[in-house]
Amino acid sequence: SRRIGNHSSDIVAYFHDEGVGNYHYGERHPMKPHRLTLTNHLVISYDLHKKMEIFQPRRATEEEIMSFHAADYIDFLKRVTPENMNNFSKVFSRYNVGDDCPVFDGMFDFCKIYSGATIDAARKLTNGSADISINWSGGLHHAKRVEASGFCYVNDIVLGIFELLTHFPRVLYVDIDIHHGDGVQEAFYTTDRVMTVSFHKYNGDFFPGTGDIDEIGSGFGKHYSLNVPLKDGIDDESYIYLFKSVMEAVINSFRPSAIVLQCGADSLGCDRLGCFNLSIKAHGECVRFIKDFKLPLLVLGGGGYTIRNVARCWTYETSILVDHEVSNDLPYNEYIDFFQPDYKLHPHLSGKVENMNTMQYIRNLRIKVLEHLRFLNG
Ligand code: ZLV
Ligand code: CA
Ligand code: ZN
Repeated sequence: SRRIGNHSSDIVAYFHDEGVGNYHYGERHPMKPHRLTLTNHLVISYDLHKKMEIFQPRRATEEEIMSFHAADYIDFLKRVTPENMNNFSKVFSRYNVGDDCPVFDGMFDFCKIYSGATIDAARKLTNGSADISINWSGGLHHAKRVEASGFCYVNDIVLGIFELLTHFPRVLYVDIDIHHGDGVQEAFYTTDRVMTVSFHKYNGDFFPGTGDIDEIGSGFGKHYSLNVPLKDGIDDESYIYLFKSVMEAVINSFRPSAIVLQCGADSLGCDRLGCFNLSIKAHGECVRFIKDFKLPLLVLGGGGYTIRNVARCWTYETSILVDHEVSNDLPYNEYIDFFQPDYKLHPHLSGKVENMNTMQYIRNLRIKVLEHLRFLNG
């Protein structure tokens, strides 16, 4: 049964698998699951685990995964290994496996772990035993029904939203990864039960190439996809202004019964693949803003390629979600060397990339995005 009346302390369920950080995409690949181990160590060193219920996630079953993905694609993910991959070379291009999405040791186990954690995290919300669920290993928003894409093989977000839809009439998906949340948008493009909103870099060329402002959904889903295309170097002030004004209007018009927030940390300044200028405080301010609507909330990871900053960011966001302020001085922990030379939670990350978003561009964008909301039902 759902708890009522208590506004000061949300029940926060935190999903972490001890082994998930040991998978390797490959030596030169930017996606480093080790960032999950690093994040978990910081969370524990700040004692934040004492403010949450900690769960070892269950592996997703093939049946659960096939509620979204095609059976032949999952059969391929299950069978292919680095040793036998030559026998499968004909279908590599069909399933988009290769450079971005390599075959690595334990790849399908890795998928079952991060997807099982997202499904379990969603289930804590549907059965009312948590107000907020966190899975930093999830948020792999590019995976499609029949293909891998952009470091993502199984779309855990779609699976998590399916679970939420068994209980909640309307689910809002919000994506602050620097890349467009194309896989989630595509999965729910024709329904009005899921509204997707992505903030991302867009110029038609930056991966995955989609997410223009005129992608708004189709059929019953028309106006239920929203895209906020940004240019290089966006700063804290412009991003927060846009995020708050757009999300406040979205939530007031769509009136979601639950929210899924993808917290890709590649939108931070100094990211190895990204080109925005956000501080960890600003990224976290978006999380706080969504939390303050007090709706059942599923919080997921995503991108993030400067791994010391990913760990800082997701630790800070965990502290926001459990409502516990943490010191800027990192507590001693066995991975402290990653955080030299400053050993702070909030290093300076801005100013590396020139801000190409003029005030005029931001104001115009806000007006155009808000225009789309006038068409929502209700
Ligand atoms: O953060 O990749 O640009 C969620 C997420 O949103 C591409 N991929 C595609 C188009 C042609 N390929 C490039 C193929 C390169 C394969 C290896 C890299 C290796 C080293 C350094 C950077 C990359 C790379 N790949 C940078 N950007 C890409 C993107 C995929 C981005 C996925 C973002 C995933 C987890
Ligand atoms: Ca995004
Ligand atoms: Zn990304």
